[in-house]
Amino acid sequence: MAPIGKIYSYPNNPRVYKALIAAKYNGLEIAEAKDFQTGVTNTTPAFLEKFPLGKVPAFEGADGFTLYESNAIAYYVASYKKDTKLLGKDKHEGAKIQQYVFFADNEISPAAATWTFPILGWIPFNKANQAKAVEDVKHVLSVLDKILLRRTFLVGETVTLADIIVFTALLNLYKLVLEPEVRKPYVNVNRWFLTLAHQPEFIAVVGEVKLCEKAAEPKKPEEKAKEEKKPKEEKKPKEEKKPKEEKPKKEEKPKPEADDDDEDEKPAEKKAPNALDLLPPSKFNLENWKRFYSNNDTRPTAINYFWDNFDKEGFSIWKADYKYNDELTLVFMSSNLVGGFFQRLEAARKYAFGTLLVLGENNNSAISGYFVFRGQEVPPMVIDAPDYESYDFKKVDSDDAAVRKDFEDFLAWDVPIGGKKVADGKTFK
Ligand SMILES: N[C@@H](CCC(=O)N[C@@H](CS)C(=O)NCC(=O)O)C(=O)O
Repeated sequence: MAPIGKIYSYPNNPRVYKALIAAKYNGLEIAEAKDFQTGVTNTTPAFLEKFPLGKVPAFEGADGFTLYESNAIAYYVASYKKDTKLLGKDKHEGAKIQQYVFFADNEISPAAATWTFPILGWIPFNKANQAKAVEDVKHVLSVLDKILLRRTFLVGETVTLADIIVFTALLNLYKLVLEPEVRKPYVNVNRWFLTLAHQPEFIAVVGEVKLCEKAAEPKKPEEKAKEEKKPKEEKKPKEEKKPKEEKPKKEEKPKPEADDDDEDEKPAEKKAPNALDLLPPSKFNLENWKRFYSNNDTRPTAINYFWDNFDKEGFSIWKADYKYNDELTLVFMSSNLVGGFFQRLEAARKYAFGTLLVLGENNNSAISGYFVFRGQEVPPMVIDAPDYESYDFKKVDSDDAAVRKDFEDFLAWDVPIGGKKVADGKTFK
């Protein structure tokens, strides 16, 4: 039969599986949108006209009907067949199915993402968030385990959209982190999950599901490294507390290590002048540069401005290269990594400018760029960012002609760099 429509997405997106499995149960065909390129196709005006969020999956029916949000697409496909069993037999079952759709999105997916995305290299690892996510997942599994004690499927006596959607929400957990010891207590969930995984309609879409044997590790345990190396006095200032007796004077110099074992007694560290603010004044004004760069053509105007005003005594230029390029996948995910890094550099905004580019293409890319820092060292607020450990920072010689040319290319984004085209980029300013 002719496909009822096509879905735009990158390959193997579990959100797409929901509609594809539903289609198998209903005997329907859905095509894959040909030549879809993440970060390219979904940013074109034609795509955004139909799917304004620019996100995938996105569905376009053979009749011109358009739809985004994977649960809505799965629902549409499930409802496409009149006598489908996927939506329950009455309004109670229908409502229960909705309950599980929201349950999957609100109770499972956020925790599953926090646990598995750092493993997939999509977001940076954060120890505290991960610990919380593990607990949340275990809680959800124990809830499901009770529900499934006397049930083969979540709603009614046959597979419904509830099973399909909860299954896909759990899929990466079962594949990546729920190693035997961890999943052992949830016998009923395991049985239910494997029952679904062995249904021909699931196999046709998901393939053979290999359950996790040993939990995959997050790729970059930056947080741990950061905690180990962070010197005591660099601890983030606690919420400002009024000292019990006398307020310290504004100008008072910070005491080096005194009173260390009673932090509550410390005058607020926030008052300490930042070492970077005590550097001799510089003729190069970073704020002016950022504004000039934003408002003028990069070549030659902004670049000439930079070299005319740059002060190598008061500032330094650093090359930054991502350490784990071989683990990068889709360009938009790499851009998200850079965006996240920049967000966590907020405290350094006054002292830093940066340009980081994603070079190459999907599944063959590198993140690289330059920073301009106040002073001759990497500012402590940059070192404090969890992502700092994921980059090699090397100070460069701003008088070297080759360095200057490379730096200019990273400012301009208009020529391939190291043989790789500029796929995307972000500026920290
Ligand atoms: N709630 C949406 C989430 C869609 C979503 O976040 N899609 C991601 C990929 S899985 C995306 O297209 N991101 C591209 C972007 O944010 O630009 C759904 O279930 O369809």
